[in-house]
Amino acid sequence: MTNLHLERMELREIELPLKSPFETSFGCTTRRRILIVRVFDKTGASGYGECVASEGPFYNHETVDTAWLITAKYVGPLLTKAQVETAGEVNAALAPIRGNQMAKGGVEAIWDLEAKIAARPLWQHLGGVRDEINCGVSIGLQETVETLIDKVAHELDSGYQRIKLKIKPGKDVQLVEVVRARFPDITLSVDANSAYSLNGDLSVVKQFDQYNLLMIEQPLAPGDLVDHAKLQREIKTPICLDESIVSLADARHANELGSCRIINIKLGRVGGHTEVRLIQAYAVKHGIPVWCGGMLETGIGRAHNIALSTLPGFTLPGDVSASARYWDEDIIEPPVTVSRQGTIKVPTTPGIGYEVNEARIEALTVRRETVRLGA
Ligand code: OSB
Ligand code: MG
Repeated sequence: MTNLHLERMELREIELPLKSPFETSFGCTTRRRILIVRVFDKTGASGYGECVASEGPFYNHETVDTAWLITAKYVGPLLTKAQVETAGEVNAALAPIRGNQMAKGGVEAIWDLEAKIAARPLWQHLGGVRDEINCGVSIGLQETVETLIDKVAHELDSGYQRIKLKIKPGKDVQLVEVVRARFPDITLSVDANSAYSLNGDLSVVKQFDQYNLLMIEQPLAPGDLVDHAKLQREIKTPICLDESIVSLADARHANELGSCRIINIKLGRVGGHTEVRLIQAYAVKHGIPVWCGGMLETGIGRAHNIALSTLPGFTLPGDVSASARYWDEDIIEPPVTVSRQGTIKVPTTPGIGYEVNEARIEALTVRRETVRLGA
């Protein structure tokens, strides 16, 4: 394969309203501010990535603004210094930057560029093994249980294979009770986004065991691997970790401690495709099922998620769903669609496999910066 000669990256912030507000235990999102990264090589070829940092530091410590700063001021110069020539070298080149995984994840645009130059679909370039992925949905907290039931029914009608409900203290067991009573046989899980504590909430969390849940996602704080291990010993429902796992080392610690039985992998949270693959390989080796999480991405981040969901070990339905659930009009063409069986057919054209609508991105851009790469 020919080596890359990186020339520059273009950062853009776009603003895009969500079709409907998305509420979690840590807050409500109505408009997304999104950092899109486009990397160019000296021939003019380019690849796209999406930084999945949120507007505020509430899911994790990063924000669109911190990721922008880290990307422009540190990621660019480190890539230049390392004279990165393959996508596989990016992770090591950026290792001096502590934390800030989402900022690092944005420049995984380089994988799209490399796959395009190699004229291969990104998923094959990454080592994917399936041409169709299984999809679930994440449903935010709703005003009333009736709206929640309607939403669940609607998503099931669309074919989605797994329903995940967002929960928070006071809006938890009774929601699951009602949804389970109405839909006795569906594959159901809950996501607490770290809203509970072992000491205060054990009796509440234990009650979920009655409802045959596929998993409870991230009940406790991100750093609480020890408490998650204690909690897992107290409950039958498998714990899935999201926020807690930002590296291969975290996955290994969680496994060795018994903090979870399932892992949610997000490209941005772990800092890029290389770390995704390290965690996925570790999980396969140790028999831990993984699935791909979502961060309310545009089509660019969604396309990367589709590609990584084809890797071995991604055996559970992910949170990767149709563009139309989020946006009136996506920034890729065609938009991501889901079959009646709740699957996404993986694209067969080079790179991320979707056309990026540059005119639409231009129209949505509120900030831009060009960062030189390469000497
Ligand atoms: O915890 O998985 C999460 C959205 C934003 C931040 C964190 C999470 C989520 C979701 C939505 O659950 C997943 C999606 O539909 O993109
Ligand atoms: Mg989660």
